[in-house]
Amino acid sequence: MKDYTQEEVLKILEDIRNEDFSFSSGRVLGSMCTQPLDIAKIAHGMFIESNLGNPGLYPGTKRMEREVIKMQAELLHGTEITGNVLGGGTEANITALWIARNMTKKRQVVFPKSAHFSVHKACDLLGMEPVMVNLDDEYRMDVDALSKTVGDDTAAVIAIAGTTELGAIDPVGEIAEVCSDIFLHVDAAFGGYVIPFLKDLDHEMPPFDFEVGGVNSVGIDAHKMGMATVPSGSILVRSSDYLENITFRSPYLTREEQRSLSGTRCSAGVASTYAAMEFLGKTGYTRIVKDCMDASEHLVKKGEKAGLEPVIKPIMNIVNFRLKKPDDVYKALNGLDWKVSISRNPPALRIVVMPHVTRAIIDDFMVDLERVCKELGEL
Ligand code: 0PR
Repeated sequence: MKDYTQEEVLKILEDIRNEDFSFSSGRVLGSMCTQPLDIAKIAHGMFIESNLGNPGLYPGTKRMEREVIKMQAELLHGTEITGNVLGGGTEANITALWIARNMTKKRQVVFPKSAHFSVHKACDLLGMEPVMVNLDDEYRMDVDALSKTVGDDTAAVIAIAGTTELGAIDPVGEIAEVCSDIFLHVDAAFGGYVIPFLKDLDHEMPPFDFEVGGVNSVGIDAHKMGMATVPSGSILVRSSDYLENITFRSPYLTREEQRSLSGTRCSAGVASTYAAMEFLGKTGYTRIVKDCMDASEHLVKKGEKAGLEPVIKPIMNIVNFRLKKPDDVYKALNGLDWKVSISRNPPALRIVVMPHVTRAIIDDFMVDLERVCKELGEL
């Protein structure tokens, strides 16, 4: 600790920030986050001091959180839905399983192999037993396998609407039929801000949200395709009664009870989500999703022309090219400052075509990808 002047501190901060990659550099092709909207950044700054952990001091911010949950519920076919804005998809998965464990007093959690690792983290934290189900040939949860796995000990099933690696959507309607008495949580951290707009663009999308009667909770992240700042992810629950299972007395705060994992809660992400949703509306999000899908299609076409094979026809804006040794290609691209990612099942190079990934960037990237693949014997 020193006693630098404000200018000196700002200069140091700038230098530190310059060590980082930025979305505006156009080199980040493997992230599920993107440059937030300007209005979201402004809103974030305006609510930097609020703390939803003590909502009695911030009735305006609390009202805004309720508005955000209401808008997200509308997006997800929910009425009378309640919830919280949290730190992201990990916290949503932890919260859903926390509710399910306390509600059912059971410990087994069944989910597809494609689930995000945060589900394993949640099971570990909550002392629950993770049981993975195989995928079908379209990389979705195999419902037959699920029906053979769930039983009297099952506390919860998790379905994924937009898997991290491939953007696949589990058949939530069929899963709900198998889980008629079981708590069903849908992880729509990525898909929540994509699937509803793809529907509006006339893509055929399976029901995945509260439209399916058996769905008890949904996680949706505004800090991914919602164009908000980090951190902002929500858990939405079908009944406010569920939250009784995670209610703790908070005697010295402005409210006597708290119903969230975090105590002190960042409210800036709530404000940025509110701003992004009110600013973009359905039309704005649909335009963004369309642009991302067009760019994804462009990337697939360029890849195919070069001789690369996509793992699936992209359902959402995530493109995977099959490779024999994706780690080697990843390393070579990393050396050229391209920040891509890798899928493990099947081995592939994974590109998340977020709004900052434009056609021009894709064209530049493809020149290097093709060259690297030729050098490494992939093509
Ligand atoms: N559920 C799904 C389906 C996800 O894809 C993710 C994150 C989570 C839950 C967990 O969300 P939080 O990380 O918000 O808690 N998926 C990305 C991943 O781990 C997150 C990410 C974001 C990765 C930005 C990289 C990055 O630069 O791959």
